[in-house]
Amino acid sequence: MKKLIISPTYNESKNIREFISQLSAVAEDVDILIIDDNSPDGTGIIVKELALENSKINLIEREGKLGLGTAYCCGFKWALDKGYDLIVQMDADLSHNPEDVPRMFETAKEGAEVVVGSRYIVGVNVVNWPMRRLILSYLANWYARFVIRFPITDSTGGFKCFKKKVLQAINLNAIHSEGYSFQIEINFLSWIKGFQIKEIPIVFTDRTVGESKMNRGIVIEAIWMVPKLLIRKLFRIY
Ligand SMILES: Nc1nc2c(ncn2[C@@H]2O[C@H](COP(=O)(O)OP(=O)(O)O)[C@@H](O)[C@H]2O)c(=O)[nH]1
Ligand SMILES: [Mg+2]
Repeated sequence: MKKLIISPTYNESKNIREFISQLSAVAEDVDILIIDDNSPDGTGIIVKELALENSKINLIEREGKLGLGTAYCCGFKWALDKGYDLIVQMDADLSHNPEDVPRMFETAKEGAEVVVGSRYIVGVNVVNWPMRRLILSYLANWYARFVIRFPITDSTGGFKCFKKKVLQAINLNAIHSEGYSFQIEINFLSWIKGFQIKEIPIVFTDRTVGESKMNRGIVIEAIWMVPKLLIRKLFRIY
């Protein structure tokens, strides 16, 4: 089984070395792909240096900040081209714990076609988030679940593992959403196409360095995405 971890980066120079080093320690047989959007803080330059020392590390550089969703789609297409069987997506700011990656692969090997890391299976597993963000995230997840009626408790999270056939079944060129909206859309498409989804509990720890790229536009986009997906569900547009 060929395994790949994809992380999009924008201004993660203070996190990227530690992130790649922790990942390499827990997942030796795994390749890493960073999609950097020409970060002004030189994240791409750091990754390029690391890639020279370690052939498992790969970098795609895009010309500017084009958004998280298209970064992932670009990475997914690269993964399919290169024949990877299991593809993990995760943030590069250490909010997602690299130690959870082997558990994701295990769950996929046991049968799940999509493994979703969930903060909300048992209570709330979020560390250090301001109360405002936690409430927003919790309500957003409840809203998406209530409107779309899909069985995912954490549909806005960004820590997931896909089997190759799931990404092959999704039209990646038709996804233009960003941030949370992208996460909800890709979960919806995996579910509506009938793939077996398994959620596993994870703990999300807010970044300690660097800045979040979350903004009001990303929240509004996600709020609109939910009724759009409901319409696609009703009219079978997927
Ligand atoms: N390539 C790329 N990466 C992005 C972009 N926006 C965010 N990211 C990365 O996506 C991950 C999650 O973003 P973050 O700002 O931490 O979002 P938050 O955890 O919701 O606050 C991090 O690794 C970011 O560097 C973007 O426009 N392009
Ligand atoms: Mg983050």
